[in-house]
Amino acid sequence: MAVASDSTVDLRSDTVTKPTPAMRRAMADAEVGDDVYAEDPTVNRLQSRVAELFGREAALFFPSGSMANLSAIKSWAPPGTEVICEGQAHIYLYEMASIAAIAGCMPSTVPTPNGIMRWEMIEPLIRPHTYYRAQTGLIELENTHNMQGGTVYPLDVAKEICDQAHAAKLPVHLDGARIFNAAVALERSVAEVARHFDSVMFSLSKGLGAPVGSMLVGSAEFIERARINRKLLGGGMRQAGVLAAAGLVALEESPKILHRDHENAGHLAEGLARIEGIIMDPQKVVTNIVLFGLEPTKGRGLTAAEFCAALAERKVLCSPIGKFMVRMVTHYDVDRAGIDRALVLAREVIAGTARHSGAR
Ligand code: TLP
Repeated sequence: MAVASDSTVDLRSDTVTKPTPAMRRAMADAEVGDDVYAEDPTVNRLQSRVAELFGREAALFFPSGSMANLSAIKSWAPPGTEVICEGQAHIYLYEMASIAAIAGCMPSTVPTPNGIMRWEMIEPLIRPHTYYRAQTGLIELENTHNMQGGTVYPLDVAKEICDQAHAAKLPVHLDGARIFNAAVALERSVAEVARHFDSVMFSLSKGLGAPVGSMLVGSAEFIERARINRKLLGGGMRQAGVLAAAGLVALEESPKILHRDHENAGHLAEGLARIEGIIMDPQKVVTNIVLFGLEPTKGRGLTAAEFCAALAERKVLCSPIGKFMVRMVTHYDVDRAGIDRALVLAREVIAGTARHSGAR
Protein backbone atom coordinates (compact mmCIF):
# COMPACT_ATOMS: atom_id res chain seq x y z
CA MET A 1 0.00 0.00 0.00
CA ALA A 2 1.49 3.38 -0.98
CA VAL A 3 2.43 5.80 1.79
CA ALA A 4 1.81 9.43 0.83
CA SER A 5 4.75 11.61 1.77
CA ASP A 6 2.77 13.45 4.46
CA SER A 7 1.23 10.35 6.08
CA THR A 8 2.51 8.65 9.21
CA VAL A 9 4.98 5.78 8.88
CA ASP A 10 3.94 3.46 11.68
CA LEU A 11 6.73 1.03 12.55
CA ARG A 12 5.59 0.34 16.14
CA SER A 13 4.33 -3.14 15.30
CA ASP A 14 2.83 -5.31 12.58
CA THR A 15 -0.30 -5.35 14.77
CA VAL A 16 -1.19 -1.88 13.40
CA THR A 17 -2.09 -3.19 9.92
CA LYS A 18 -5.60 -2.30 8.77
CA PRO A 19 -7.87 -4.88 7.08
CA THR A 20 -7.59 -4.91 3.27
CA PRO A 21 -10.64 -4.17 1.07
CA ALA A 22 -10.95 -7.96 0.42
CA MET A 23 -11.04 -8.62 4.19
CA ARG A 24 -13.69 -5.95 4.71
CA ARG A 25 -15.85 -7.43 1.92
CA ALA A 26 -15.51 -10.92 3.39
CA MET A 27 -16.45 -9.57 6.85
CA ALA A 28 -19.58 -7.89 5.48
CA ASP A 29 -20.66 -11.05 3.66
CA ALA A 30 -19.77 -13.56 6.41
CA GLU A 31 -22.26 -16.24 7.34
CA VAL A 32 -22.46 -16.39 11.14
CA GLY A 33 -23.85 -18.43 14.05
CA ASP A 34 -23.22 -18.82 17.78
CA ASP A 35 -19.64 -20.03 18.18
CA VAL A 36 -20.08 -21.02 21.86
CA TYR A 37 -22.42 -23.71 20.41
CA ALA A 38 -19.71 -24.30 17.72
CA GLU A 39 -22.35 -23.19 15.18
CA ASP A 40 -20.59 -20.37 13.40
CA PRO A 41 -19.92 -21.75 9.90
CA THR A 42 -17.19 -19.20 9.11
CA VAL A 43 -15.31 -19.84 12.37
CA ASN A 44 -15.63 -23.58 11.71
CA ARG A 45 -14.28 -23.10 8.18
CA LEU A 46 -11.32 -21.09 9.48
CA GLN A 47 -10.54 -23.72 12.12
CA SER A 48 -10.70 -26.56 9.57
CA ARG A 49 -8.54 -24.65 7.09
CA VAL A 50 -5.90 -23.94 9.75
CA ALA A 51 -5.86 -27.58 10.91
CA GLU A 52 -5.41 -28.63 7.28
CA LEU A 53 -2.63 -26.08 6.61
CA PHE A 54 -0.73 -27.22 9.71
CA GLY A 55 -1.40 -30.93 9.12
CA ARG A 56 -2.99 -31.25 12.58
CA GLU A 57 -6.27 -32.63 13.90
CA ALA A 58 -7.83 -29.42 15.17
CA ALA A 59 -7.56 -25.66 15.59
CA LEU A 60 -9.36 -23.06 17.71
CA PHE A 61 -10.00 -19.36 17.07
CA PHE A 62 -9.07 -16.93 19.87
CA PRO A 63 -9.58 -13.18 20.28
CA SER A 64 -5.85 -12.70 21.02
CA GLY A 65 -2.49 -14.40 21.02
CA SER A 66 -2.12 -13.80 24.74
CA MET A 67 -5.33 -15.70 25.48
CA ALA A 68 -4.34 -18.54 23.14
CA ASN A 69 -0.92 -18.86 24.82
CA LEU A 70 -2.51 -18.77 28.28
CA SER A 71 -5.10 -21.40 27.31
CA ALA A 72 -2.30 -23.61 26.03
CA ILE A 73 -0.30 -23.15 29.24
CA LYS A 74 -3.39 -23.94 31.36
CA SER A 75 -4.14 -26.97 29.19
CA TRP A 76 -0.65 -28.45 29.62
CA ALA A 77 0.83 -27.29 32.92
CA PRO A 78 -1.00 -27.78 36.24
CA PRO A 79 -0.80 -24.97 38.85
CA GLY A 80 2.40 -25.25 40.89
CA THR A 81 4.50 -26.44 37.96
CA GLU A 82 7.23 -24.60 36.09
CA VAL A 83 7.23 -23.48 32.47
CA ILE A 84 10.67 -23.30 30.83
CA CYS A 85 10.95 -20.43 28.35
CA GLU A 86 13.54 -18.04 26.92
CA GLY A 87 14.57 -15.04 29.03
CA GLN A 88 12.85 -12.46 26.78
CA ALA A 89 9.82 -14.64 25.94
CA HIS A 90 6.55 -12.88 25.27
CA ILE A 91 4.71 -15.20 27.72
CA TYR A 92 7.19 -14.17 30.42
CA LEU A 93 7.52 -10.40 29.90
CA TYR A 94 4.53 -9.16 27.90
CA GLU A 95 1.47 -11.11 29.02
CA MET A 96 0.73 -9.40 32.33
CA ALA A 97 2.33 -12.25 34.35
CA SER A 98 -0.81 -14.26 33.52
CA ILE A 99 1.37 -17.38 33.52
CA ALA A 100 1.62 -16.90 37.31
CA ALA A 101 -1.46 -14.80 38.10
CA ILE A 102 -3.94 -17.01 36.24
CA ALA A 103 -2.26 -20.33 35.29
CA GLY A 104 -0.50 -20.58 38.69
CA CYS A 105 2.78 -21.58 37.02
CA MET A 106 6.29 -20.30 37.58
CA PRO A 107 8.44 -19.32 34.61
CA SER A 108 11.92 -20.80 34.58
CA THR A 109 13.89 -18.75 32.09
CA VAL A 110 16.86 -19.43 29.83
CA PRO A 111 18.96 -16.37 28.94
CA THR A 112 20.19 -16.41 25.34
CA PRO A 113 21.89 -13.77 23.14
CA ASN A 114 19.46 -14.29 20.24
CA GLY A 115 16.25 -15.92 21.49
CA ILE A 116 17.25 -19.38 20.26
CA MET A 117 17.43 -21.95 23.07
CA ARG A 118 19.20 -25.27 22.66
CA TRP A 119 18.47 -28.51 24.45
CA GLU A 120 21.71 -28.24 26.49
CA MET A 121 20.40 -24.95 27.95
CA ILE A 122 16.97 -26.38 28.78
CA GLU A 123 17.95 -29.75 30.21
CA PRO A 124 19.56 -28.46 33.45
CA LEU A 125 16.30 -26.64 34.30
CA ILE A 126 14.15 -29.77 34.19
CA ARG A 127 13.28 -30.65 37.78
CA PRO A 128 14.03 -34.08 39.18
CA HIS A 129 10.98 -36.10 40.25
CA THR A 130 11.21 -35.45 43.98
CA TYR A 131 8.28 -34.61 46.24
CA TYR A 132 9.89 -31.36 47.48
CA ARG A 133 10.55 -29.70 44.09
CA ALA A 134 8.03 -28.03 41.79
CA GLN A 135 7.82 -30.17 38.66
CA THR A 136 8.44 -29.00 35.11
CA GLY A 137 5.07 -28.78 33.35
CA LEU A 138 5.87 -27.37 29.92
CA ILE A 139 8.62 -26.10 27.62
CA GLU A 140 7.79 -23.08 25.48
CA LEU A 141 9.63 -21.71 22.42
CA GLU A 142 8.98 -18.49 20.48
CA ASN A 143 9.49 -18.48 16.68
CA THR A 144 10.11 -15.89 15.38
CA HIS A 145 11.49 -14.44 18.60
CA ASN A 146 9.98 -10.98 18.94
CA MET A 147 12.15 -9.16 21.48
CA GLN A 148 15.38 -10.69 20.20
CA GLY A 149 14.81 -9.17 16.75
CA GLY A 150 12.56 -11.60 14.86
CA THR A 151 15.12 -14.41 14.98
CA VAL A 152 14.24 -17.83 13.58
CA TYR A 153 14.78 -21.32 15.02
CA PRO A 154 16.75 -23.61 12.71
CA LEU A 155 14.48 -26.62 12.06
CA ASP A 156 16.98 -29.11 13.52
CA VAL A 157 17.33 -27.13 16.77
CA ALA A 158 13.55 -27.06 17.27
CA LYS A 159 13.29 -30.77 16.43
CA GLU A 160 16.00 -31.72 18.91
CA ILE A 161 14.30 -29.78 21.71
CA CYS A 162 10.93 -31.41 20.95
CA ASP A 163 12.39 -34.92 20.63
CA GLN A 164 14.33 -34.65 23.89
CA ALA A 165 11.38 -33.07 25.72
CA HIS A 166 9.10 -35.87 24.54
CA ALA A 167 11.63 -38.45 25.70
CA ALA A 168 11.42 -36.72 29.12
CA LYS A 169 7.58 -36.86 28.83
CA LEU A 170 7.26 -33.08 28.59
CA PRO A 171 5.00 -31.21 26.14
CA VAL A 172 6.36 -28.34 24.04
CA HIS A 173 4.25 -25.32 23.08
CA LEU A 174 5.27 -22.95 20.31
CA ASP A 175 4.43 -19.27 20.48
CA GLY A 176 4.44 -18.92 16.72
CA ALA A 177 2.70 -15.54 16.67
CA ARG A 178 4.87 -14.88 13.57
CA ILE A 179 5.32 -18.47 12.35
CA PHE A 180 4.47 -17.40 8.80
CA ASN A 181 7.46 -15.03 8.90
CA ALA A 182 9.62 -17.91 10.14
CA ALA A 183 8.33 -20.14 7.33
CA VAL A 184 9.18 -17.48 4.72
CA ALA A 185 12.69 -17.02 6.15
CA LEU A 186 13.27 -20.80 6.23
CA GLU A 187 11.58 -21.34 2.84
CA ARG A 188 9.48 -24.11 4.41
CA SER A 189 5.76 -24.59 5.01
CA VAL A 190 4.23 -23.67 8.35
CA ALA A 191 3.36 -27.37 8.78
CA GLU A 192 7.07 -28.19 8.63
CA VAL A 193 8.05 -25.40 11.03
CA ALA A 194 5.33 -26.51 13.48
CA ARG A 195 5.74 -30.26 12.99
CA HIS A 196 7.28 -31.48 16.24
CA PHE A 197 5.43 -29.20 18.67
CA ASP A 198 2.49 -30.42 20.75
CA SER A 199 0.64 -27.13 20.33
CA VAL A 200 1.18 -24.00 18.27
CA MET A 201 -0.26 -20.51 18.60
CA PHE A 202 -0.11 -18.10 15.68
CA SER A 203 -1.60 -14.67 15.05
CA LEU A 204 -3.82 -13.62 12.18
CA SER A 205 -3.64 -10.03 13.40
CA LYS A 206 0.09 -9.34 12.97
CA GLY A 207 1.93 -9.61 9.65
CA LEU A 208 -1.02 -11.46 8.07
CA GLY A 209 -3.07 -8.29 8.53
CA ALA A 210 -6.42 -9.52 9.92
CA PRO A 211 -8.03 -7.08 12.36
CA VAL A 212 -8.48 -9.55 15.26
CA GLY A 213 -7.57 -13.08 16.18
CA SER A 214 -5.08 -15.83 16.82
CA MET A 215 -5.27 -19.59 16.40
CA LEU A 216 -4.25 -22.51 18.55
CA VAL A 217 -3.42 -25.75 16.75
CA GLY A 218 -2.93 -29.30 18.07
CA SER A 219 -4.58 -32.67 18.62
CA ALA A 220 -8.38 -32.88 18.89
CA GLU A 221 -8.07 -33.88 22.54
CA PHE A 222 -5.79 -30.90 23.36
CA ILE A 223 -8.06 -28.45 21.52
CA GLU A 224 -11.06 -29.72 23.53
CA ARG A 225 -9.21 -28.82 26.75
CA ALA A 226 -8.13 -25.48 25.29
CA ARG A 227 -11.76 -24.72 24.35
CA ILE A 228 -12.79 -25.20 28.00
CA ASN A 229 -9.94 -22.95 29.13
CA ARG A 230 -10.85 -20.33 26.53
CA LYS A 231 -14.39 -20.21 27.98
CA LEU A 232 -12.99 -20.06 31.53
CA LEU A 233 -10.93 -17.01 30.47
CA GLY A 234 -13.99 -15.28 29.02
CA GLY A 235 -13.01 -15.97 25.42
CA GLY A 236 -16.17 -17.73 24.27
CA MET A 237 -17.34 -15.64 21.30
CA ARG A 238 -20.73 -15.57 19.62
CA GLN A 239 -21.11 -14.41 15.97
CA ALA A 240 -17.34 -14.34 15.55
CA GLY A 241 -17.62 -15.30 11.88
CA VAL A 242 -17.30 -11.62 10.96
CA LEU A 243 -13.76 -11.77 12.38
CA ALA A 244 -12.95 -15.27 11.13
CA ALA A 245 -13.89 -14.18 7.59
CA ALA A 246 -11.05 -11.65 7.58
CA GLY A 247 -8.77 -14.34 9.02
CA LEU A 248 -9.56 -16.67 6.12
CA VAL A 249 -8.61 -13.97 3.61
CA ALA A 250 -5.43 -13.19 5.61
CA LEU A 251 -4.45 -16.85 5.59
CA GLU A 252 -4.76 -17.22 1.83
CA GLU A 253 -3.47 -13.83 0.65
CA SER A 254 -0.87 -12.53 3.10
CA PRO A 255 1.79 -15.27 3.31
CA LYS A 256 2.55 -14.68 -0.40
CA ILE A 257 3.65 -11.10 0.23
CA LEU A 258 5.39 -11.40 3.63
CA HIS A 259 8.78 -11.58 1.88
CA ARG A 260 8.37 -7.87 1.02
CA ASP A 261 8.25 -7.00 4.73
CA HIS A 262 11.50 -8.93 5.21
CA GLU A 263 13.13 -7.12 2.29
CA ASN A 264 11.99 -3.78 3.70
CA ALA A 265 13.32 -4.73 7.14
CA GLY A 266 16.69 -5.63 5.60
CA HIS A 267 16.80 -2.31 3.74
CA LEU A 268 15.86 -0.46 6.92
CA ALA A 269 18.55 -2.29 8.91
CA GLU A 270 21.24 -1.52 6.34
CA GLY A 271 20.26 2.15 6.28
CA LEU A 272 20.24 2.39 10.08
CA ALA A 273 23.66 0.72 10.28
CA ARG A 274 25.05 3.56 8.14
CA ILE A 275 23.91 6.24 10.62
CA GLU A 276 26.63 7.23 13.05
CA GLY A 277 25.36 6.83 16.59
CA ILE A 278 23.19 3.79 15.81
CA ILE A 279 24.36 0.30 16.77
CA MET A 280 22.94 -2.15 14.29
CA ASP A 281 24.14 -5.38 12.72
CA PRO A 282 22.00 -5.82 9.59
CA GLN A 283 23.08 -9.50 9.32
CA LYS A 284 20.90 -10.21 12.34
CA VAL A 285 17.69 -9.07 10.62
CA VAL A 286 16.12 -12.08 8.92
CA THR A 287 12.38 -11.33 9.19
CA ASN A 288 10.35 -8.15 9.81
CA ILE A 289 11.64 -6.97 13.20
CA VAL A 290 14.53 -4.51 13.46
CA LEU A 291 16.08 -3.86 16.88
CA PHE A 292 18.87 -1.34 17.28
CA GLY A 293 20.80 0.49 19.96
CA LEU A 294 21.63 4.16 20.34
CA GLU A 295 25.24 4.79 21.20
CA PRO A 296 25.13 7.01 24.31
CA THR A 297 28.39 8.85 23.50
CA LYS A 298 27.65 9.51 19.80
CA GLY A 299 24.02 10.41 20.38
CA ARG A 300 25.16 12.50 23.39
CA GLY A 301 22.92 10.53 25.71
CA LEU A 302 19.79 10.49 23.53
CA THR A 303 17.60 7.78 25.07
CA ALA A 304 15.35 5.46 23.09
CA ALA A 305 12.28 7.26 24.49
CA GLU A 306 13.66 10.66 23.39
CA PHE A 307 14.64 9.31 19.97
CA CYS A 308 11.15 7.81 19.42
CA ALA A 309 9.46 11.02 20.62
CA ALA A 310 11.56 13.14 18.22
CA LEU A 311 10.73 10.77 15.33
CA ALA A 312 7.03 10.82 16.28
CA GLU A 313 7.07 14.62 15.88
CA ARG A 314 8.21 13.88 12.31
CA LYS A 315 5.38 11.32 11.85
CA VAL A 316 7.53 8.21 12.11
CA LEU A 317 6.42 5.91 14.92
CA CYS A 318 8.57 3.26 16.62
CA SER A 319 8.93 1.77 20.10
CA PRO A 320 11.52 2.21 22.83
CA ILE A 321 12.13 -1.27 24.29
CA GLY A 322 15.01 -0.43 26.63
CA LYS A 323 16.85 2.70 27.76
CA PHE A 324 18.89 2.78 24.53
CA MET A 325 17.10 0.10 22.49
CA VAL A 326 14.51 0.77 19.78
CA ARG A 327 12.20 -1.60 17.84
CA MET A 328 10.90 -1.01 14.32
CA VAL A 329 8.60 -3.56 12.67
CA THR A 330 7.78 -3.67 8.96
CA HIS A 331 4.39 -4.71 7.57
CA TYR A 332 2.21 -4.32 4.49
CA ASP A 333 0.98 -0.83 5.38
CA VAL A 334 4.54 0.56 5.06
CA ASP A 335 6.23 0.55 1.66
CA ARG A 336 9.83 1.22 0.55
CA ALA A 337 9.22 4.98 0.30
CA GLY A 338 8.02 4.98 3.92
CA ILE A 339 11.15 3.11 5.00
CA ASP A 340 13.37 5.60 3.16
CA ARG A 341 11.55 8.48 4.84
CA ALA A 342 12.07 6.86 8.25
CA LEU A 343 15.81 6.56 7.49
CA VAL A 344 16.19 10.20 6.45
CA LEU A 345 14.36 11.35 9.58
CA ALA A 346 16.24 8.99 11.93
CA ARG A 347 19.48 10.46 10.61
CA GLU A 348 18.11 13.99 11.11
CA VAL A 349 17.09 13.26 14.72
CA ILE A 350 20.50 11.80 15.64
CA ALA A 351 22.44 14.55 13.83
CA GLY A 352 20.26 17.27 15.37
CA THR A 353 20.87 15.97 18.87
CA ALA A 354 24.59 15.60 18.30
CA ARG A 355 24.89 19.19 16.98
CA HIS A 356 22.76 20.56 19.78
CA SER A 357 24.66 18.78 22.55
CA GLY A 358 28.02 19.45 20.87
CA ALA A 359 27.35 23.20 21.21
CA ARG A 360 26.98 22.90 24.97
N1 TLP B 1 3.27 -8.77 20.50
C1 TLP B 1 3.05 -7.34 20.49
C2 TLP B 1 3.32 -6.71 21.85
O1 TLP B 1 2.63 -7.39 22.83
C3 TLP B 1 4.78 -6.67 22.22
C4 TLP B 1 3.92 -6.71 19.44
O2 TLP B 1 3.68 -5.53 19.12
O3 TLP B 1 4.84 -7.36 18.93
N2 TLP B 1 3.43 -13.71 21.21
C5 TLP B 1 4.25 -12.88 20.55
C6 TLP B 1 5.58 -13.39 20.10
C7 TLP B 1 3.87 -11.56 20.31
O4 TLP B 1 4.72 -10.75 19.69
C8 TLP B 1 2.61 -11.11 20.76
C9 TLP B 1 2.19 -9.68 20.58
C10 TLP B 1 1.78 -12.02 21.40
C11 TLP B 1 2.23 -13.33 21.63
C12 TLP B 1 0.41 -11.65 21.94
O5 TLP B 1 -0.50 -11.43 20.93
P1 TLP B 1 -1.79 -10.49 21.23
O6 TLP B 1 -1.30 -9.08 21.15
O7 TLP B 1 -2.73 -10.86 20.13
O8 TLP B 1 -2.31 -10.84 22.57
